[in-house]
Amino acid sequence: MILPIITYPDKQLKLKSKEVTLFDEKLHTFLDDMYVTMIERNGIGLAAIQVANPIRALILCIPDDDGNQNKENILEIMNPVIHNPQGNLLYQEGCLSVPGFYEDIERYESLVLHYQNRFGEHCSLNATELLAIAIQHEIDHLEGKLFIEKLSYHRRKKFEKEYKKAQKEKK
Ligand code: Y12
Ligand code: CO
Repeated sequence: MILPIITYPDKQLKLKSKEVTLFDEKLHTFLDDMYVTMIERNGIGLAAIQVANPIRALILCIPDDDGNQNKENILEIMNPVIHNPQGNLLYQEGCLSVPGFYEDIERYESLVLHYQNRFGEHCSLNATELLAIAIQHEIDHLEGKLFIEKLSYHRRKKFEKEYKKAQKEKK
């Protein structure tokens, strides 16, 4: 089932998400729904709060070298914790909750992620480049943070003006 995505400035996006403790059928169905929602909207990452569920769950599906997103490459990540972040990288980010806006954001270049999968099993992965960027972007959602909060004062002001105008034109 495709779920509605909450968009900025909805206040729910500011919520701090709660730890996942039940790794049951309900969670599995929810993760499946997140996946079809993300793919239908051409996303590569989605956090549960973006579909109005404040739990510490996120999914990622990084395109392969040909730009294809294969379901086998999906990462379902619960209760993530970042270890050993290193380096810095500027990358142009976008967010399904901030439609139509993209901006260069500085993030760690590489990290080690500890998390639980849909069965509650403890896992870890090494991430670099786009995967590392997307992980940091999605974990920020779990903390109630959006990438636009990392913009400079002037860039943020410009964004607010442009975004409001675009929202008005949509109506
Ligand atoms: C770099 C860093 C972080 C990420 C996080 C995940 N973001 C996305 O997956 C964004 C997807 C996105 C897709 C859009 O296209 C459609 O909705 C069809 C889009 O355009 C509009 O909303 C108009 C914006 C963002 C990704 C990359
Ligand atoms: Co986002």
